Amino acid sequence: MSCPEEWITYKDRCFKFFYDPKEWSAAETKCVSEGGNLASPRDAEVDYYRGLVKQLAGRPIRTWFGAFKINVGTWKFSKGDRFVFTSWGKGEPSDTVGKENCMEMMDTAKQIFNDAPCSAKKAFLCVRDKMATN
Ligand code: 2F8
Repeated sequence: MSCPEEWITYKDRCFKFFYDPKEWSAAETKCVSEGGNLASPRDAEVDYYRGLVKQLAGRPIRTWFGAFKINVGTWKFSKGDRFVFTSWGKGEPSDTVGKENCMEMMDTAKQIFNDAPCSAKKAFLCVRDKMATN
């Protein structure tokens, strides 16, 4: 199993970061066109994503991830894996002004995971599974 060219291999999956800011749904569409989805962060790996974003962008940068809220308190991953995530920033998800339905990593020093308005344009991180090689 291996990752396509231009994707970063990390454990069992592949990641690709995009700097050009897009709305959450356009970012997901772009990831799908690349054979993946917006990244579904695992709690055990959040520091890896922080380091990856910081390294690739040169600094912390607001970045979309693949979780979205379907109902009050109910989040899903666009990739379809079960939503298991407890690494939100302190007090998040806050649903500030009642319309924060998408998951981002913030550009603050702690790069916290936060809920944000899906219509904002941000850089984004795609994930995909490895491909079978023969
Ligand atoms: O203090 C956390 C809070 O900060 C902002 O709201 C004031 C964020 N909003 C935007 O970035 C649009 C909230 O998402 C965040 O919870």
